Amino acid sequence: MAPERENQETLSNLLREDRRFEPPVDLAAAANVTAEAYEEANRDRLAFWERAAERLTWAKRWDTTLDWQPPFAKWFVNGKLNVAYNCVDRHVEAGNGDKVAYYWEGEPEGDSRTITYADLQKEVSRAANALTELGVGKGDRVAIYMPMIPELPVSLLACARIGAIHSVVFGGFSATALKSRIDDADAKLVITADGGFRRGAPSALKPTVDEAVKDCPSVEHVLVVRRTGQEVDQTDKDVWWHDVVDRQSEEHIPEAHDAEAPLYILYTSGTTGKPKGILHTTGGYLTQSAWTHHAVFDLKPETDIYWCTADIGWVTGHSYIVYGPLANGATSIIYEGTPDTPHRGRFWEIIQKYRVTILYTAPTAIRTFMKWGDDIPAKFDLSSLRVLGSVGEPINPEAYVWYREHIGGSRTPVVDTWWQTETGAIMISPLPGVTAGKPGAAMKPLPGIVADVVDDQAQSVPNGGGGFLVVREPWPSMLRTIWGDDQRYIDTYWSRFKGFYFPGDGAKKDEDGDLWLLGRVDDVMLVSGHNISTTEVESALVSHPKVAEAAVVGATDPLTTQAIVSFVILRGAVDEGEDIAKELRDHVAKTLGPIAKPRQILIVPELPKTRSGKIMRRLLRDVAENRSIGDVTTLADSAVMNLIAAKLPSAASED
Ligand code: 6R9
Repeated sequence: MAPERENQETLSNLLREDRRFEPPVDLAAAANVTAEAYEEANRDRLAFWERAAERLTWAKRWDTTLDWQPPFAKWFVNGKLNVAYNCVDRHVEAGNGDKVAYYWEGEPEGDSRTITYADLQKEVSRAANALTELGVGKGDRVAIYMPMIPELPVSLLACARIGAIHSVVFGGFSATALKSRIDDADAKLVITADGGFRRGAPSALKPTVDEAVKDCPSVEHVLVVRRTGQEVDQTDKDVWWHDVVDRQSEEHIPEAHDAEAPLYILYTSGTTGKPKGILHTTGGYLTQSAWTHHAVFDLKPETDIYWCTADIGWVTGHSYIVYGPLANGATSIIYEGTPDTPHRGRFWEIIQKYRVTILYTAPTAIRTFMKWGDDIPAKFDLSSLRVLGSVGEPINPEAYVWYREHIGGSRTPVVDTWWQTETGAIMISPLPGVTAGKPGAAMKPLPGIVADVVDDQAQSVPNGGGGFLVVREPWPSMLRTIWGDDQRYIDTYWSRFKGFYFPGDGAKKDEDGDLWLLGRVDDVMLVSGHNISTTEVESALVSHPKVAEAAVVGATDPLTTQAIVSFVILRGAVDEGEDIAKELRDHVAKTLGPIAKPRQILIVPELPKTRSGKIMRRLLRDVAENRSIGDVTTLADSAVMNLIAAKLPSAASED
């Protein structure tokens, strides 16, 4: 390639990957969704989504499938349905009341509960009656700040049942973060618990709620579940769940809500600025979360035991622990705690105990398991697993291959699912019975989804090229707006490329036209005229046998505009002798080409991550450019930045 041409590239395509994994023959033969689905959706996209909507039970059928006034969409116009009825009651009516909806596993060992669909129907009905008694009605907002206990999905479903709009705030957020979310939505009720169990000890939640709510005039009541038995301060707004919910009738007749009635607000884990309340509505959201769960995980509700390890405080938990799986009548696991309590084999122990068949987790967890060592999962019987999923960040090819081999026994397909809080449900992913998987690639938009990679002029890039991911057509579970701020919705998602939705991610098309996600475009590095994605350099580092995790940023450089600075966590037993930096720099240069060779390698004990496990490169950029470190309030562990800063001078390595 001539240098002039290279200077005009939108995003470099450096990584080569030749490994392929065909779908297992038996899985393909019995797959819920076959290659035919792509053709069907291509022929008539709206008819395809209508068929997906028909998997649900509607009280009144819609009369228009899509009303599209860009960028505002209405799906299944004038249709009516009740989400809780679809997730719970209809399974009981179909004779499946005794089927297990959730195996709940508390963090303290031996603390578990089995909840059938009939149990769930009673509990959701009681909770719906209690909300009504507390003065919560259709359209009112309810903030939910809870640990991963059964009352959490029950609370979501109770809101959905009566048409109240829930806003779940992850239980690790501070009082300030909680208060700003309560205020933004004017929540009338807060549902919480005394605390939850985390890392082997009770961890209080109620004091944070007290702190947040003391200046929230909109909040009339705080409904508190007793989980840990910790001492709590009683305020005049407080009511106990066991006092108010337990005495309610276990009957509640669900009312059908409009397909476009708001279902929930979820504030994105955005790193700075005012949180964005992403608004999802009823019919389209449930259609796509249920269909994708059926298609991408090949869910067989009669036989599968499905486990998504996310927290319900994130969108992954909303769509793939609560709404999608329940709409499909699945049996799921909910686990309250952390993967290393009381030991580092806890996940594998749970899989062995319940004979889990489908596991859905995040690359950050997979890389942690790699770091802990292959011998830990090897001690458990994981032979029940048949599909493995990944979400939240690009999965490095090495992590994908490790996951497939050490967790999936080299027989299970891995589905790398790309989507966002804003998209509501999976958008780009392999289908386990159709796609020959490539480690690190999310592959193709699902049937019914029209996504592309474009350059900065909004022109589709050819195969082999990189650029910006866009979605060209509306989809059923798309966000409808940002709560209370239509203009911000337009500016954030629909202004960069006219007529297309812009998620903010970079991507490339390989020679076959398959899609690889390359991280947030804000993180892309400009090195000597080349736009280089952090993902590719990180994956090259992780492919070195001594590296467990890596984060890469571009730091200002007088010669090359930006230079690549890498933060690396080594695998357990590796000695960080002085040659390691050179060895890793050479390895990257060999894997991706000299242009991607990092200027510096810093060996660190931890990386800064958000509470949902995404690497916060912004803070590392501050370190790399010797600035004081910016806003750390969204960090999972604020001590991490001190650990990193302490390592700096000695670990730096420059030519
Ligand atoms: C579901 C969720 C969304 C952002 C998204 C992207 C990153 C998620 C990914 C992925 C590459 C994947 N992301 N899945 N990147 N491959 N399979 O994570 O939602 O918390 O809103 O984050 O996460 O950057 O834009 P959310």
